[in-house]
Amino acid sequence: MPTEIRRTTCNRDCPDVCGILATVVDGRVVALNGDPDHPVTRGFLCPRTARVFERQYADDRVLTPLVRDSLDQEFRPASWDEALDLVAGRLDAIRRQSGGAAILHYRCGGSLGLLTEIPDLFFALYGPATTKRGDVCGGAGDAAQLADFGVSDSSDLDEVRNARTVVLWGKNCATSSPHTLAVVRDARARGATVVLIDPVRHRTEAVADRVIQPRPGGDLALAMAVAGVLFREGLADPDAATWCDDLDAFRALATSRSVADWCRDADVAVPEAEDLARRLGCDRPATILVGWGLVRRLHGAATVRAIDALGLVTGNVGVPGAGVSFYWRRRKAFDVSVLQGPPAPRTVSEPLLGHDILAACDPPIRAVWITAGNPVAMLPDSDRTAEALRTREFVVVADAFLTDTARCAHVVLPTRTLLESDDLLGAYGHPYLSASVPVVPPQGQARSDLEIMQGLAARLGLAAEFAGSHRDWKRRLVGPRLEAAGVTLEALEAGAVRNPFAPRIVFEGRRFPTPTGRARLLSETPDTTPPDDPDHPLFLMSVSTPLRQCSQWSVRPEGPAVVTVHPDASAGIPDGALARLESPLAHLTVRVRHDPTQRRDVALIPKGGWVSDGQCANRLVQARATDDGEGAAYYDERVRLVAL
Ligand SMILES: Nc1nc2c(c(=O)[nH]1)N[C@H]1C(S)=C(S)[C@@H](COP(=O)(O)OP(=O)(O)OC[C@H]3O[C@@H](n4cnc5c(=O)[nH]c(N)nc54)[C@H](O)[C@@H]3O)O[C@H]1N2
Ligand SMILES: Nc1nc2c(c(=O)[nH]1)N[C@H]1C(S)=C(S)[C@@H](COP(=O)(O)OP(=O)(O)OC[C@H]3O[C@@H](n4cnc5c(=O)[nH]c(N)nc54)[C@H](O)[C@@H]3O)O[C@H]1N2
Ligand code: SF4
Ligand SMILES: [Mo]
Repeated sequence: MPTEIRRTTCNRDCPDVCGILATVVDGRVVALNGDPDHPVTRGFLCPRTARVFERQYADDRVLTPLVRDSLDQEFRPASWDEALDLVAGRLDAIRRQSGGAAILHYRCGGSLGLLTEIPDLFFALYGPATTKRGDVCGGAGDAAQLADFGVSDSSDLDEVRNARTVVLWGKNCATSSPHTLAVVRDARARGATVVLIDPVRHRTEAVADRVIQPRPGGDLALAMAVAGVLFREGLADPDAATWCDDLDAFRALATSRSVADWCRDADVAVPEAEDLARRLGCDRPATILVGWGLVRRLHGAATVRAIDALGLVTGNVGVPGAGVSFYWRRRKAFDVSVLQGPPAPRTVSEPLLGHDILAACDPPIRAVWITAGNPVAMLPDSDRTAEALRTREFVVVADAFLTDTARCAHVVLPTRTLLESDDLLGAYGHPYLSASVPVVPPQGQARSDLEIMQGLAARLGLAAEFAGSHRDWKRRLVGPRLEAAGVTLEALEAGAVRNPFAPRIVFEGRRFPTPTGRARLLSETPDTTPPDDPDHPLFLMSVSTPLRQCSQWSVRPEGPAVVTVHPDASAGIPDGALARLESPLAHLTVRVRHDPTQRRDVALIPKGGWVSDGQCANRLVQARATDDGEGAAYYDERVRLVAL
């Protein structure tokens, strides 16, 4: 049996963007391992991707186009010609009658490959169609850092190794970015103190020296308490005014309440805030790694602004080993201008997608095309999102599986998986660029988003704009600037290459791309104290679990969703029993698990459950946008457990 090891890159929406070595026997992938030569992957993959080849060959994979005239019919397999003729005819009629804005193109994070954005270009040139605005993933945090620093970017991940204090603020690296965890572990081995701040107890605490467990959404108050201690004890950097605007206003804000008062609001003990302040002020350099989870709350942007301010006033920005890191700007190295078309005539809000589709008029949204997204399962208010799709005239979903969203479609177009992907990737957790290369040919009739768009473009008069092979497009995206810096497509295909334009230290010299050249400190805060809701005492935290990537699972989750609560918060329901989890919006049957380490005001449920499996947390979550950046306030939903 011929055995070959083939190299590619993981394209999942994950900060780590790993190098993969696939073992292929007789044309079939039998094992996946981390590339030992990749500087961040260092020879291991997370469990969700190590087992993804099982999904590659799963019985429920969609391997031919599927079509139906109406949603009460079953799908029937169709040839690509039949499916694309049908799609082209329907889209063209709608466009002629109502204009391009009557078509919505929605894309989310199923793959981070740059060529997954080809449909954006298609719908911009063809419509231009309606698109989404906002970002349910990290939108609030990006908006906050843009306001404070002028850009959301981070120093090289390696710099964490030079930190004396590492704060994991709302970050469960053990589950969601295991390669970042390895770097934190290295920092600790070199003497750094690691502080973890999360209302939820989880596996990442194995690397933490201190764990602070504030109330959900209590971080802004905690940050203000820490700032109060910094000013009280003279731990703020004496030169902070040279790189910060609004220092006086920030000091006035932080000292407008006592440290004890802020701590009560955050539900942390005063010594915990004092200890954190002293570490940031004295044990420098300190790096704060800000998680994405904590921004998915009503006050997510204000919270990140408060955390940014702690880094700024302690001088932990713009120097080695320091920083407030939320995002690594992955795309800036590539020539993404080749993917850009004219602006959209209209946008709908991503966190309010179902509502906005139903409300759109002049023209109404008549057709929807979905790329690399499962909005029914992953956006808030699943029932409304499903209703919005199910009441459209024509819905097309490009996906490899019959997801909750694909079940609302008239046409499902089978796409390539990550093992078949032919694309370029930058990471949002480290500064390496790389390429994905198919390790096996596409199964069945699966096509990439590029190939699908080429088929459609040929029918709608745009063939020339989309001509070219995957490698032609990859070469265009590499572009002359990267090539001039010595980064060719061939080099990327041979292994990860450090982004030559990424600064090792971001904001070096503490200069910021803002109008004044200084960073901005927040000068007012909203009241983040949640209203009393005795009927719904628990915050629903739908967080990442090791074997799932959003709604893509590696091992099928069986039975009802497991909801983890403190025994005192279980409404008397025994460990292991079934119960009803209710929000003001809907209810789910769940299995209760007791965990005495959790707070008494949280209910944990896996992120990414499907409606069709009865496991979808987002059926319970109201559609509400964050304070800035149009993220989704997923984790501010209040629920209760009721015995069956
Ligand atoms: N296994 C796995 N890995 C994943 C994903 C997955 O679905 N599964 N998803 C991927 C995606 S899409 C992304 S964006 C990234 C990030 O994926 P995320 O799932 O967002 O992971 P984290 O950033 O670690 O953030 C989650 C943490 O934020 C905490 N949190 C929530 N609210 C608060 C709060 O109010 N205060 C504080 N301090 N903490 C809070 C949660 O308790 C949780 O521990 O990871 C990716 N990695
Ligand atoms: N309750 C709750 N909801 C959340 C979150 C949460 O923490 N809690 N997290 C949010 C976050 S951080 C994110 S990023 C979103 C993610 O939301 P989504 O991006 O919608 O979720 P995924 O399940 O990653 O991917 C969607 C689909 O993309 C498909 N896909 C994969 N590769 C390709 C490809 O190359 N082409 C095409 N056409 N399709 C492909 C997959 O098969 C999958 O069905 O969910 C958000 N939803
Ligand atoms: S999902 Fe993330 S950690 Fe897992 S293999 Fe892919 S890039 Fe690496
Ligand atoms: Mo995300």
